[in-house]
Amino acid sequence: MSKFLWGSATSAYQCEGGWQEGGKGLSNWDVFCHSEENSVNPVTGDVASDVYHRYEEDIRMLAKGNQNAYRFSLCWTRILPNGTGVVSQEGIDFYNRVLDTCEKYGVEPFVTLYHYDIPISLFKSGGWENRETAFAFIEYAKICFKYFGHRVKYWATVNEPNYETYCCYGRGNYPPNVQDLSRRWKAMYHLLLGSAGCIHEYKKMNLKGMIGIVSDSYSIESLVDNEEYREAIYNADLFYNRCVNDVSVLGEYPQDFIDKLSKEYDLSYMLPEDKVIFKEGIVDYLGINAYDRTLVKPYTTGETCMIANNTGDGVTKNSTIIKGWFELDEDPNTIKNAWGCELYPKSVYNLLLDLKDKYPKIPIIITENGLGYYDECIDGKVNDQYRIEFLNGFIYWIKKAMEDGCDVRGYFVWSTMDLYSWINGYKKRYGLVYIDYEDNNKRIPKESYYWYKKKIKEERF
Ligand code: BGP
Repeated sequence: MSKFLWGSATSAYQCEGGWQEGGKGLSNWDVFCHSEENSVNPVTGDVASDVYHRYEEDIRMLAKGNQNAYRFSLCWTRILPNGTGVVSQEGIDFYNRVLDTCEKYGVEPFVTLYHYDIPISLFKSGGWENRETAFAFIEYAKICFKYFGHRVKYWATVNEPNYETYCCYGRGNYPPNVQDLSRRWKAMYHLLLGSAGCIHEYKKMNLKGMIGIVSDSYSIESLVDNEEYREAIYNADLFYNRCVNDVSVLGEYPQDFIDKLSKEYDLSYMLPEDKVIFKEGIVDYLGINAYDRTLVKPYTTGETCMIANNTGDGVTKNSTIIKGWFELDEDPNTIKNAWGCELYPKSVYNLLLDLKDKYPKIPIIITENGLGYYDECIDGKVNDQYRIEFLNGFIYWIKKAMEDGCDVRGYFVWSTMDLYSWINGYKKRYGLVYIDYEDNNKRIPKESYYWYKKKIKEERF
Protein backbone atom coordinates (compact mmCIF):
# COMPACT_ATOMS: atom_id res chain seq x y z
CA MET A 1 0.00 0.00 0.00
CA SER A 2 1.31 3.42 -0.84
CA LYS A 3 2.17 5.76 1.99
CA PHE A 4 -0.47 7.88 3.72
CA LEU A 5 -0.19 11.46 2.49
CA TRP A 6 0.38 13.94 5.28
CA GLY A 7 0.57 17.42 3.92
CA SER A 8 -0.79 20.89 3.60
CA ALA A 9 -2.34 22.81 0.75
CA THR A 10 -2.37 26.12 -1.11
CA SER A 11 -3.69 27.51 -4.37
CA ALA A 12 -1.87 29.63 -6.94
CA TYR A 13 -3.80 32.89 -6.74
CA GLN A 14 -3.92 32.81 -2.97
CA CYS A 15 -0.19 32.43 -2.37
CA GLU A 16 1.98 32.91 -5.44
CA GLY A 17 1.89 36.63 -6.09
CA GLY A 18 4.12 37.57 -9.03
CA TRP A 19 0.93 38.52 -10.82
CA GLN A 20 2.72 40.24 -13.68
CA GLU A 21 5.90 38.21 -13.69
CA GLY A 22 7.19 35.34 -15.77
CA GLY A 23 4.95 36.18 -18.73
CA LYS A 24 1.79 35.39 -16.75
CA GLY A 25 -1.54 36.44 -18.26
CA LEU A 26 -4.43 37.85 -16.22
CA SER A 27 -7.14 35.84 -14.56
CA ASN A 28 -10.65 36.75 -13.38
CA TRP A 29 -9.30 37.20 -9.84
CA ASP A 30 -6.51 39.56 -10.95
CA VAL A 31 -9.10 41.74 -12.61
CA PHE A 32 -11.78 41.41 -9.95
CA CYS A 33 -9.41 42.25 -7.09
CA HIS A 34 -8.39 45.45 -8.88
CA SER A 35 -11.99 46.45 -9.54
CA GLU A 36 -14.44 48.45 -7.48
CA GLU A 37 -16.51 45.34 -6.96
CA ASN A 38 -13.85 44.09 -4.57
CA SER A 39 -15.17 46.22 -1.77
CA VAL A 40 -15.57 44.06 1.37
CA ASN A 41 -11.87 43.55 2.04
CA PRO A 42 -10.27 45.46 -0.84
CA VAL A 43 -6.91 43.72 -1.14
CA THR A 44 -5.38 41.75 -4.02
CA GLY A 45 -3.25 38.65 -4.61
CA ASP A 46 -0.61 40.69 -6.46
CA VAL A 47 2.09 39.69 -3.97
CA ALA A 48 0.14 37.41 -1.62
CA SER A 49 2.59 35.19 0.29
CA ASP A 50 5.21 35.69 -2.43
CA VAL A 51 5.52 31.97 -3.01
CA TYR A 52 6.47 32.74 -6.61
CA HIS A 53 9.85 33.77 -5.22
CA ARG A 54 9.96 31.82 -1.98
CA TYR A 55 8.71 28.34 -2.85
CA GLU A 56 12.05 26.76 -1.99
CA GLU A 57 11.94 28.07 1.56
CA ASP A 58 8.28 27.01 1.91
CA ILE A 59 8.74 23.49 0.59
CA ARG A 60 11.85 23.01 2.71
CA MET A 61 9.93 24.12 5.81
CA LEU A 62 7.03 21.82 4.92
CA ALA A 63 9.41 18.85 4.61
CA LYS A 64 11.18 19.74 7.86
CA GLY A 65 7.74 19.60 9.47
CA ASN A 66 7.56 15.87 8.52
CA GLN A 67 4.95 16.53 5.83
CA ASN A 68 5.40 14.23 2.86
CA ALA A 69 3.04 15.95 0.42
CA TYR A 70 2.32 19.45 -0.85
CA ARG A 71 -0.95 20.29 -2.57
CA PHE A 72 -0.77 23.33 -4.83
CA SER A 73 -2.50 24.49 -7.96
CA LEU A 74 -1.11 25.48 -11.33
CA CYS A 75 -1.95 28.95 -12.52
CA TRP A 76 -3.56 28.43 -15.92
CA THR A 77 -2.37 31.83 -17.20
CA ARG A 78 1.26 31.15 -16.28
CA ILE A 79 1.15 28.19 -18.62
CA LEU A 80 -1.20 29.62 -21.26
CA PRO A 81 -1.12 33.42 -20.82
CA ASN A 82 -4.13 33.86 -23.09
CA GLY A 83 -6.01 30.87 -21.77
CA THR A 84 -5.61 28.99 -25.06
CA GLY A 85 -2.94 28.85 -27.75
CA VAL A 86 0.75 29.48 -27.13
CA VAL A 87 2.43 27.78 -24.17
CA SER A 88 4.70 29.96 -22.03
CA GLN A 89 8.05 28.27 -21.52
CA GLU A 90 8.65 30.54 -18.53
CA GLY A 91 5.53 29.15 -16.88
CA ILE A 92 6.57 25.57 -17.55
CA ASP A 93 10.05 26.31 -16.20
CA PHE A 94 8.62 27.84 -13.03
CA TYR A 95 6.53 24.79 -12.21
CA ASN A 96 9.41 22.49 -13.09
CA ARG A 97 11.48 24.34 -10.52
CA VAL A 98 8.71 23.85 -7.95
CA LEU A 99 8.58 20.14 -8.79
CA ASP A 100 12.39 19.89 -8.62
CA THR A 101 12.20 21.39 -5.15
CA CYS A 102 9.56 18.88 -4.07
CA GLU A 103 11.79 16.11 -5.36
CA LYS A 104 14.83 17.54 -3.59
CA TYR A 105 13.04 17.46 -0.23
CA GLY A 106 11.23 14.18 -0.75
CA VAL A 107 7.80 15.80 -0.95
CA GLU A 108 5.01 14.30 -3.08
CA PRO A 109 3.47 17.00 -5.28
CA PHE A 110 -0.33 16.92 -5.37
CA VAL A 111 -1.35 19.14 -8.23
CA THR A 112 -4.69 20.86 -8.81
CA LEU A 113 -5.23 21.99 -12.38
CA TYR A 114 -7.83 24.63 -11.64
CA HIS A 115 -8.47 26.45 -8.37
CA TYR A 116 -10.86 29.36 -9.14
CA ASP A 117 -8.52 31.45 -11.38
CA ILE A 118 -9.87 31.31 -14.90
CA PRO A 119 -8.05 33.16 -17.74
CA ILE A 120 -9.67 36.55 -18.29
CA SER A 121 -10.19 35.89 -22.01
CA LEU A 122 -12.36 32.85 -21.18
CA PHE A 123 -14.06 34.64 -18.31
CA LYS A 124 -15.08 37.45 -20.64
CA SER A 125 -16.62 35.04 -23.09
CA GLY A 126 -18.93 33.59 -20.43
CA GLY A 127 -16.55 31.68 -18.18
CA TRP A 128 -17.89 28.29 -17.14
CA GLU A 129 -21.33 29.17 -18.44
CA ASN A 130 -19.82 28.81 -21.89
CA ARG A 131 -19.45 25.22 -23.05
CA GLU A 132 -16.25 26.16 -24.91
CA THR A 133 -14.51 26.77 -21.58
CA ALA A 134 -14.81 23.07 -20.71
CA PHE A 135 -12.96 22.16 -23.90
CA ALA A 136 -10.34 24.91 -23.45
CA PHE A 137 -9.77 23.46 -19.97
CA ILE A 138 -9.26 19.97 -21.38
CA GLU A 139 -6.66 21.34 -23.83
CA TYR A 140 -4.87 23.13 -20.98
CA ALA A 141 -4.94 19.94 -18.90
CA LYS A 142 -3.41 17.93 -21.76
CA ILE A 143 -0.52 20.41 -21.86
CA CYS A 144 0.00 20.01 -18.11
CA PHE A 145 -0.05 16.21 -18.42
CA LYS A 146 2.44 16.38 -21.30
CA TYR A 147 4.94 18.52 -19.38
CA PHE A 148 4.45 17.27 -15.85
CA GLY A 149 2.61 13.95 -16.14
CA HIS A 150 5.79 11.89 -15.75
CA ARG A 151 6.66 13.53 -12.44
CA VAL A 152 3.31 14.16 -10.74
CA LYS A 153 1.49 11.13 -9.33
CA TYR A 154 -1.51 12.88 -7.81
CA TRP A 155 -3.72 15.11 -9.92
CA ALA A 156 -6.92 16.94 -9.08
CA THR A 157 -8.92 18.41 -11.94
CA VAL A 158 -10.91 21.21 -10.34
CA ASN A 159 -11.26 22.61 -6.86
CA GLU A 160 -14.77 22.73 -5.39
CA PRO A 161 -17.27 22.91 -8.26
CA ASN A 162 -19.96 23.34 -5.62
CA TYR A 163 -18.46 26.12 -3.54
CA GLU A 164 -17.02 28.05 -6.44
CA THR A 165 -20.32 28.23 -8.30
CA TYR A 166 -22.23 28.80 -5.03
CA CYS A 167 -20.16 31.93 -4.48
CA CYS A 168 -19.97 33.06 -8.13
CA TYR A 169 -23.67 32.61 -8.94
CA GLY A 170 -25.47 32.11 -5.61
CA ARG A 171 -24.01 34.39 -2.99
CA GLY A 172 -22.62 36.53 -5.75
CA ASN A 173 -19.48 37.43 -3.81
CA TYR A 174 -16.98 35.89 -6.27
CA PRO A 175 -16.64 37.13 -9.85
CA PRO A 176 -18.86 37.41 -11.91
CA ASN A 177 -20.94 38.40 -8.82
CA VAL A 178 -24.24 37.00 -10.00
CA GLN A 179 -27.21 35.79 -7.95
CA ASP A 180 -28.98 33.39 -10.25
CA LEU A 181 -29.02 29.67 -9.57
CA SER A 182 -29.96 28.74 -13.13
CA ARG A 183 -26.60 30.17 -14.22
CA ARG A 184 -24.95 28.36 -11.33
CA TRP A 185 -26.15 24.95 -12.44
CA LYS A 186 -25.03 25.63 -15.97
CA ALA A 187 -21.53 26.72 -14.90
CA MET A 188 -21.23 23.71 -12.64
CA TYR A 189 -22.25 21.40 -15.46
CA HIS A 190 -19.44 22.69 -17.67
CA LEU A 191 -16.92 22.50 -14.83
CA LEU A 192 -17.83 18.86 -14.32
CA LEU A 193 -17.81 18.19 -18.04
CA GLY A 194 -14.32 19.71 -18.25
CA SER A 195 -13.20 17.66 -15.26
CA ALA A 196 -14.49 14.41 -16.76
CA GLY A 197 -12.90 15.25 -20.12
CA CYS A 198 -9.51 15.80 -18.44
CA ILE A 199 -9.74 12.50 -16.61
CA HIS A 200 -10.47 10.69 -19.83
CA GLU A 201 -7.49 12.34 -21.54
CA TYR A 202 -5.25 11.50 -18.59
CA LYS A 203 -6.24 7.84 -18.74
CA LYS A 204 -5.55 7.72 -22.46
CA MET A 205 -1.99 8.86 -21.80
CA ASN A 206 -1.31 5.81 -19.62
CA LEU A 207 0.56 7.79 -17.02
CA LYS A 208 1.34 6.28 -13.65
CA GLY A 209 -0.75 8.22 -11.20
CA MET A 210 -4.15 8.93 -9.75
CA ILE A 211 -6.53 11.60 -10.89
CA GLY A 212 -9.60 12.85 -9.07
CA ILE A 213 -11.60 15.92 -8.21
CA VAL A 214 -11.61 18.12 -5.11
CA SER A 215 -15.13 18.46 -3.77
CA ASP A 216 -16.15 20.52 -0.76
CA SER A 217 -18.48 18.04 0.88
CA TYR A 218 -20.63 18.35 3.95
CA SER A 219 -22.16 16.22 6.59
CA ILE A 220 -25.73 17.46 6.23
CA GLU A 221 -27.57 17.25 9.53
CA SER A 222 -30.59 18.65 11.32
CA LEU A 223 -31.49 19.41 14.91
CA VAL A 224 -34.89 17.76 14.55
CA ASP A 225 -35.65 14.31 13.25
CA ASN A 226 -38.93 14.07 11.39
CA GLU A 227 -40.04 13.53 7.82
CA GLU A 228 -39.91 17.19 6.82
CA TYR A 229 -36.41 17.62 8.19
CA ARG A 230 -35.27 14.42 6.49
CA GLU A 231 -36.54 15.80 3.21
CA ALA A 232 -34.61 19.03 3.80
CA ILE A 233 -31.47 16.93 4.40
CA TYR A 234 -32.10 15.00 1.21
CA ASN A 235 -32.53 18.22 -0.79
CA ALA A 236 -29.46 19.87 0.68
CA ASP A 237 -27.42 16.74 -0.01
CA LEU A 238 -28.39 17.03 -3.68
CA PHE A 239 -27.72 20.76 -3.69
CA TYR A 240 -24.24 20.67 -2.11
CA ASN A 241 -22.87 17.14 -2.39
CA ARG A 242 -24.43 14.76 -4.85
CA CYS A 243 -24.54 17.31 -7.68
CA VAL A 244 -20.75 16.96 -7.78
CA ASN A 245 -19.92 13.64 -6.12
CA ASP A 246 -22.43 11.40 -7.93
CA VAL A 247 -21.34 12.81 -11.28
CA SER A 248 -17.63 12.40 -10.52
CA VAL A 249 -17.76 8.98 -8.84
CA LEU A 250 -20.66 7.31 -10.64
CA GLY A 251 -20.16 9.00 -14.00
CA GLU A 252 -23.65 10.39 -14.45
CA TYR A 253 -25.99 13.06 -13.23
CA PRO A 254 -28.35 11.65 -10.59
CA GLN A 255 -31.84 11.28 -12.05
CA ASP A 256 -33.58 12.65 -8.94
CA PHE A 257 -31.44 15.77 -9.26
CA ILE A 258 -32.26 16.22 -12.94
CA ASP A 259 -35.96 15.71 -12.17
CA LYS A 260 -35.84 18.38 -9.50
CA LEU A 261 -33.86 20.88 -11.57
CA SER A 262 -35.90 20.43 -14.71
CA LYS A 263 -39.02 21.61 -12.86
CA GLU A 264 -37.37 24.99 -12.38
CA TYR A 265 -34.80 25.47 -15.14
CA ASP A 266 -34.08 24.99 -18.80
CA LEU A 267 -31.42 22.24 -18.99
CA SER A 268 -30.98 22.17 -22.76
CA TYR A 269 -27.23 22.70 -22.33
CA MET A 270 -26.98 19.10 -21.04
CA LEU A 271 -26.32 17.41 -24.35
CA PRO A 272 -26.92 13.68 -24.90
CA GLU A 273 -23.39 13.18 -26.23
CA ASP A 274 -21.95 14.39 -22.91
CA LYS A 275 -23.14 11.24 -21.18
CA VAL A 276 -20.22 9.30 -22.60
CA ILE A 277 -17.75 11.97 -21.43
CA PHE A 278 -19.06 11.69 -17.87
CA LYS A 279 -18.90 7.89 -18.00
CA GLU A 280 -15.33 7.90 -19.27
CA GLY A 281 -14.29 10.51 -16.75
CA ILE A 282 -14.84 8.69 -13.47
CA VAL A 283 -12.38 9.70 -10.72
CA ASP A 284 -9.72 7.42 -9.19
CA TYR A 285 -10.25 9.04 -5.79
CA LEU A 286 -12.53 11.64 -4.28
CA GLY A 287 -10.82 14.66 -2.75
CA ILE A 288 -12.81 16.12 0.11
CA ASN A 289 -12.46 19.62 1.51
CA ALA A 290 -13.98 19.32 4.95
CA TYR A 291 -14.43 22.33 7.21
CA ASP A 292 -17.79 22.28 8.91
CA ARG A 293 -21.14 20.56 8.91
CA THR A 294 -24.25 21.92 7.24
CA LEU A 295 -27.30 22.15 9.46
CA VAL A 296 -30.60 22.40 7.62
CA LYS A 297 -34.30 22.80 8.25
CA PRO A 298 -37.34 22.66 5.95
CA TYR A 299 -38.05 25.56 3.61
CA THR A 300 -40.89 27.67 4.95
CA THR A 301 -41.18 31.00 3.23
CA GLY A 302 -39.29 33.71 1.35
CA GLU A 303 -37.22 34.06 -1.78
CA THR A 304 -33.97 32.20 -2.48
CA CYS A 305 -31.03 34.05 -0.96
CA MET A 306 -27.53 33.21 0.20
CA ILE A 307 -25.65 35.48 2.57
CA ALA A 308 -22.00 35.03 3.56
CA ASN A 309 -20.10 36.48 6.48
CA ASN A 310 -16.99 37.88 4.81
CA THR A 311 -16.42 40.54 7.43
CA GLY A 312 -15.37 38.23 10.27
CA ASP A 313 -17.41 40.38 12.67
CA GLY A 314 -18.54 37.36 14.66
CA VAL A 315 -22.14 38.46 14.22
CA THR A 316 -23.26 38.21 10.58
CA LYS A 317 -24.90 34.87 9.93
CA ASN A 318 -24.16 32.64 6.95
CA SER A 319 -27.80 32.27 6.02
CA THR A 320 -29.26 30.48 3.05
CA ILE A 321 -32.77 29.93 1.80
CA ILE A 322 -33.28 27.79 -1.26
CA LYS A 323 -36.92 28.19 -2.16
CA GLY A 324 -38.72 24.87 -2.20
CA TRP A 325 -35.55 22.95 -1.17
CA PHE A 326 -34.28 23.81 2.35
CA GLU A 327 -32.98 26.54 4.64
CA LEU A 328 -29.79 26.66 6.68
CA ASP A 329 -30.25 26.22 10.40
CA GLU A 330 -28.00 27.11 13.30
CA ASP A 331 -27.07 25.36 16.51
CA PRO A 332 -26.77 28.03 19.21
CA ASN A 333 -24.76 25.63 21.36
CA THR A 334 -21.73 25.05 19.13
CA ILE A 335 -18.67 27.27 19.02
CA LYS A 336 -18.04 29.19 15.80
CA ASN A 337 -15.17 31.26 14.49
CA ALA A 338 -15.60 34.93 13.65
CA TRP A 339 -16.79 34.03 10.16
CA GLY A 340 -19.52 31.73 11.46
CA CYS A 341 -17.77 28.42 10.72
CA GLU A 342 -18.76 25.79 13.27
CA LEU A 343 -15.92 24.10 15.15
CA TYR A 344 -17.34 20.61 15.01
CA PRO A 345 -14.71 17.98 14.09
CA LYS A 346 -17.07 15.01 14.39
CA SER A 347 -18.70 16.20 11.18
CA VAL A 348 -15.85 14.58 9.24
CA TYR A 349 -16.67 11.18 10.73
CA ASN A 350 -20.33 11.52 9.76
CA LEU A 351 -19.33 12.67 6.29
CA LEU A 352 -16.86 9.84 5.71
CA LEU A 353 -19.37 7.21 6.77
CA ASP A 354 -21.98 8.72 4.51
CA LEU A 355 -19.54 8.67 1.58
CA LYS A 356 -18.66 5.04 2.30
CA ASP A 357 -22.34 4.16 2.09
CA LYS A 358 -22.85 6.01 -1.13
CA TYR A 359 -19.59 5.13 -2.90
CA PRO A 360 -18.14 2.07 -1.16
CA LYS A 361 -15.26 1.55 -3.56
CA ILE A 362 -13.78 5.00 -3.92
CA PRO A 363 -10.68 6.03 -1.94
CA ILE A 364 -10.94 9.37 -0.17
CA ILE A 365 -8.26 12.00 0.31
CA ILE A 366 -8.96 14.90 2.67
CA THR A 367 -7.60 17.61 0.43
CA GLU A 368 -8.35 20.51 2.81
CA ASN A 369 -9.19 20.96 6.45
CA GLY A 370 -8.38 24.04 8.47
CA LEU A 371 -9.46 26.86 10.72
CA GLY A 372 -9.57 30.54 9.80
CA TYR A 373 -8.63 32.79 12.70
CA TYR A 374 -7.32 36.24 13.61
CA ASP A 375 -3.90 34.90 14.64
CA GLU A 376 -1.54 37.16 16.50
CA CYS A 377 2.22 37.05 16.55
CA ILE A 378 3.46 38.04 19.98
CA ASP A 379 7.18 38.22 20.68
CA GLY A 380 7.91 36.22 17.55
CA LYS A 381 5.49 33.39 18.47
CA VAL A 382 2.02 32.40 17.32
CA ASN A 383 0.30 30.31 19.91
CA ASP A 384 -2.68 28.94 17.96
CA GLN A 385 -3.96 26.36 20.44
CA TYR A 386 -7.50 26.73 19.07
CA ARG A 387 -6.27 25.50 15.67
CA ILE A 388 -4.38 22.61 17.22
CA GLU A 389 -7.49 21.55 19.08
CA PHE A 390 -9.60 21.76 15.93
CA LEU A 391 -7.16 19.87 13.67
CA ASN A 392 -6.48 17.29 16.35
CA GLY A 393 -10.22 16.67 16.61
CA PHE A 394 -10.46 16.17 12.88
CA ILE A 395 -7.60 13.70 12.80
CA TYR A 396 -9.14 11.81 15.71
CA TRP A 397 -12.45 11.43 13.85
CA ILE A 398 -10.78 10.54 10.55
CA LYS A 399 -8.92 7.78 12.33
CA LYS A 400 -12.16 6.52 13.82
CA ALA A 401 -13.77 6.49 10.39
CA MET A 402 -10.83 4.51 9.04
CA GLU A 403 -11.24 2.01 11.85
CA ASP A 404 -14.86 1.75 10.76
CA GLY A 405 -13.87 0.83 7.24
CA CYS A 406 -13.43 4.13 5.40
CA ASP A 407 -10.61 4.10 2.86
CA VAL A 408 -8.82 7.40 3.53
CA ARG A 409 -5.46 7.85 1.82
CA GLY A 410 -4.33 11.29 2.85
CA TYR A 411 -4.89 14.46 4.84
CA PHE A 412 -3.95 18.03 3.94
CA VAL A 413 -4.17 20.99 6.28
CA TRP A 414 -5.39 24.21 4.74
CA SER A 415 -3.01 25.98 4.53
CA THR A 416 0.76 25.54 4.26
CA MET A 417 1.34 29.19 5.14
CA ASP A 418 -0.95 32.19 5.62
CA LEU A 419 -2.36 33.36 2.33
CA TYR A 420 -5.10 35.38 0.69
CA SER A 421 -8.57 34.28 1.77
CA TRP A 422 -11.11 34.88 -1.01
CA ILE A 423 -13.01 38.07 -0.17
CA ASN A 424 -11.96 37.80 3.49
CA GLY A 425 -8.53 39.29 2.80
CA TYR A 426 -5.35 38.60 4.77
CA LYS A 427 -6.58 38.91 8.34
CA LYS A 428 -8.33 35.57 8.19
CA ARG A 429 -5.39 33.24 8.58
CA TYR A 430 -5.25 29.48 8.11
CA GLY A 431 -1.53 28.74 7.80
CA LEU A 432 0.68 26.40 9.77
CA VAL A 433 3.25 29.09 9.11
CA TYR A 434 2.59 32.75 9.88
CA ILE A 435 3.42 35.36 7.28
CA ASP A 436 4.42 38.76 8.55
CA TYR A 437 3.05 40.83 5.69
CA GLU A 438 4.52 43.97 7.27
CA ASP A 439 8.02 42.56 7.50
CA ASN A 440 8.97 41.40 4.02
CA ASN A 441 6.68 38.37 4.24
CA LYS A 442 8.83 36.78 6.90
CA ARG A 443 7.87 33.17 7.69
CA ILE A 444 7.26 32.20 11.34
CA PRO A 445 6.13 28.63 12.08
CA LYS A 446 3.11 28.63 14.39
CA GLU A 447 2.64 26.28 17.34
CA SER A 448 0.32 24.27 15.08
CA TYR A 449 3.23 23.65 12.70
CA TYR A 450 5.25 22.05 15.50
CA TRP A 451 2.22 20.15 16.78
CA TYR A 452 1.54 18.78 13.26
CA LYS A 453 5.18 17.75 12.88
CA LYS A 454 4.94 15.71 16.06
CA LYS A 455 1.52 14.32 15.22
CA ILE A 456 2.70 13.00 11.85
CA LYS A 457 5.59 11.24 13.55
CA GLU A 458 3.36 9.66 16.17
CA GLU A 459 0.39 8.63 14.06
CA ARG A 460 0.48 5.34 12.21
CA PHE A 461 -2.22 5.17 9.54
C1 BGP B 1 -11.87 26.43 0.32
C2 BGP B 1 -10.98 26.82 -0.82
C3 BGP B 1 -9.68 27.42 -0.44
C4 BGP B 1 -9.68 28.22 0.84
C5 BGP B 1 -10.57 27.65 1.91
C6 BGP B 1 -10.87 28.62 3.02
O1 BGP B 1 -13.20 26.57 -0.05
O2 BGP B 1 -10.69 25.71 -1.63
O3 BGP B 1 -9.18 28.08 -1.55
O4 BGP B 1 -9.82 29.56 0.61
O5 BGP B 1 -11.80 27.21 1.45
O6 BGP B 1 -11.89 29.49 2.63
P1 BGP B 1 -11.89 31.01 2.97
O7 BGP B 1 -10.55 31.50 2.57
O8 BGP B 1 -12.98 31.62 2.15
O9 BGP B 1 -12.15 31.11 4.41
